[in-house]
Amino acid sequence: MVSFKRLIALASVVTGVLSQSVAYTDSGINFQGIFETTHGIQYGFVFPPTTATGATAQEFIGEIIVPVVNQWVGLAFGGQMADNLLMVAWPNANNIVFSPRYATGYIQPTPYAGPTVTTLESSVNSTYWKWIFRCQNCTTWDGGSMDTNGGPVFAWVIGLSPVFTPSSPASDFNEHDDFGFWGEITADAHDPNYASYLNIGSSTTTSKSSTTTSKSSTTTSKSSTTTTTTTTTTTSSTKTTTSTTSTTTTPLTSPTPYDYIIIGGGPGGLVSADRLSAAGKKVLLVERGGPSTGETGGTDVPPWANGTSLTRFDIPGEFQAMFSGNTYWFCKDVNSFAGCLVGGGSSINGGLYWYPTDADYSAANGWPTSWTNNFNTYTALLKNRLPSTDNPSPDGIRYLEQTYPVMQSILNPMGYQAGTINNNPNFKDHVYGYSAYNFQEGKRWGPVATYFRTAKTRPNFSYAYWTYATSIARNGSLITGVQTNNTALGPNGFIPLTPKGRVILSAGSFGSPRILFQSGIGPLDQIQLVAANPTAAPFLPPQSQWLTTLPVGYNVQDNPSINLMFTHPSIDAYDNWAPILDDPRPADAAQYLKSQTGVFAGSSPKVNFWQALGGPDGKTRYMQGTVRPGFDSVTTAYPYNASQVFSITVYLSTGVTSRGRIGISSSQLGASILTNPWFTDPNDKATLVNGLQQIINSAKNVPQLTLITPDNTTTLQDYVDNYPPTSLNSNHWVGANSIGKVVDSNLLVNGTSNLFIVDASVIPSLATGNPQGLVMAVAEQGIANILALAGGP
Ligand code: 6FA
Repeated sequence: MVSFKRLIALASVVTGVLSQSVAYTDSGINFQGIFETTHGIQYGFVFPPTTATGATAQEFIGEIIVPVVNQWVGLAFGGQMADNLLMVAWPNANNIVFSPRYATGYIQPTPYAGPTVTTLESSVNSTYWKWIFRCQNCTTWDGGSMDTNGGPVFAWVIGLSPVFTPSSPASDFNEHDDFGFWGEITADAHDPNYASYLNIGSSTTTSKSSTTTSKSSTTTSKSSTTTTTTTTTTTSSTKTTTSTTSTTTTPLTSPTPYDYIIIGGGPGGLVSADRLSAAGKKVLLVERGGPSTGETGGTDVPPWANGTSLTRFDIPGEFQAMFSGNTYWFCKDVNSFAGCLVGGGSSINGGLYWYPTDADYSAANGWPTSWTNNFNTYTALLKNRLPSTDNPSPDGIRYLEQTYPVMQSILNPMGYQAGTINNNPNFKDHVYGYSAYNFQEGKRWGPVATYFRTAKTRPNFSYAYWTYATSIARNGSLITGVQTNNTALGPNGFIPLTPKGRVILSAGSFGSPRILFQSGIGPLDQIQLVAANPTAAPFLPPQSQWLTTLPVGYNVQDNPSINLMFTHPSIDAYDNWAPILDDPRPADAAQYLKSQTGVFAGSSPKVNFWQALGGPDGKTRYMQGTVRPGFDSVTTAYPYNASQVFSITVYLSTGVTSRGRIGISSSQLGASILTNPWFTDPNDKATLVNGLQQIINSAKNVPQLTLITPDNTTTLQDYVDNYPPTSLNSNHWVGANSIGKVVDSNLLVNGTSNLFIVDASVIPSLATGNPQGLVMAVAEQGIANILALAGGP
């Protein structure tokens, strides 16, 4: 039985501290509503003038704008579920399906016949769904009514799993995943222009194209925004196109300008946020996703940790569970894994953490001398803020480390030495050690529990979740602000800069190029795709200002990686990590809940190793190995014991010569791999095959060790040749906005005055290890350069 019990349970508790609705404008309508930050949903309402009588007095217009991760949304107009008018809506293909509901108890609400509901405007895209509706006969219902001239409590609920029959308005659905309340100030929600709003359905298109007009006027200067506001007052009482044009731009309060607007809350963005706010700048961070760990407001707690604030993002051992179920934390409009929540990739990744090496910053890797000569200072800052550990359980005991002695048996005969890897970052040839993590106190730590934590304490720092930046507004080379979907931050979501302000693009290897394309920066074919998109095109600058010579999206690298799967009787494959979210081993779960120690204090990788290899072209390339109990997919003709399987993921890192391209694949603007970056140079493949063969040869001499994938029905060469290209992906993308190509040595986008990029995309070549440490160290150095650069705020 589906119920809304939790909704009623808290209603009385929170009433005294409710957030109150505020005025905002969207689609030409002046709403009273709230932007609910946990799920990033905008709720708004407008009522007829107080002089209305009869049926007109019993209706209103409502709006919801919802990130797609929320499969359905419910509203309770009496502040609780039972005996109140409810409204439920969800997207189905390109339409919004809706249904007034009613329930006499805390059970599945059923369709309710009283109201007449009409869609005035709706849209569904890859990130949001939006519904503006007219609700007639909606202010009274069986046994109750709404105070239309006061401040009644409204409630919202959201569901993260789809309704059972999306095409049917009568569909049932699971109990909501979250709920909340607010004070809807209906006394302030009456609008003399109400009648004109009922026509917006027919002017939807006009409204969009009008956004173009508004955007160029707001970007020109602040005074033109004021002009637009004035126009609104004059024209909005008519039902004309002009009315729509001007009202969509109208802020009811002036937006706050910022010295620095940072787009994206991943490792690059969070280091930037902390360093810029520490320097006293007025900083806004916008993040398209929502909270992750408990301290960021996350509430996604695994069932076994119920009653704690330990979310799946806090618990390192939940890493392997990131790839199944409702993976709402991955960006759905990127065709590679990318974290779309605060912390970015660092909130969902394996947590492997390597301090940068000299080679990582070498001229051979594409770095200018100003970086090559100075990076140690900034790496030291990083180490100080976020030290690594290769023994993550706070009780000092190593858990699930059976792979270590097996790897010793393989690697020692090959001339490898054991070491604490991060104690000597430059020693990366024939070395192995326990995997190093950026975890602390048995929890995922990373930039969220360090840089973001301190930034948040400063009054000059603001941040907004669920705020999707689409483009940078500019007049030629001068950036004036950022265009977002968050109408609470500015008119039509436009956020201005202070006169000398700057924008820091930290949206990651896929996100930052897309924003550049949507701002008229990058190869012509990409900007033309934007121009073909009716929603995005209006935000492009005039064609004469396009910067088409910058190779945005080219030169990308990612480590090609190949898995070898072995069995050995000493291994505990940890049930291949399958039950870790819903039904983990009870003793391990209990230990972690008690003291954040044990298996769950670490993620799945247990051993790492490196070796330099000569390629057929005479160039040196490095091989990295990451060893973990369990496996992705075994392909073998051998019988094998699944509880004894472990995997070695073998990457090619520093020295890789292959390059690919990322961009947007169509006018739908999904971020994509356009040219695979793996093995475009056959010397890379030959080198990796050589390294793999050396490991396999040595493994043959280890008693009871069996290579099951590849097995003896295929050669290593065939195995690598037939490896699915997408499985070569290591999620370590760099290079799309390479320093020296797209950005200069201060990370300033060439051809602009005040647009900088601080994320993995500026790194010109692959790091020796997994890249997060390098990304954060680069952010330290990049922000120091930017602060030192003349002309800023
Ligand atoms: N790196 C490591 O060092 N160790 C690892 O163990 C490791 N594992 C993984 C892994 O298992 C997976 C599945 C993935 C996807 C990556 C891994 N990486 C690992 C790579 C590492 O996480 C990345 O190199 C690192 O996070 C890159 O940091 P950046 O700051 O360059 O970029 P992110 O993608 O992390 O963050 C971008 C942020 O911008 C996100 O929060 C995103 O939501 C936000 N954003 C994107 N577009 C936006 C927009 N238009 N508006 C507002 N926000 C936007």
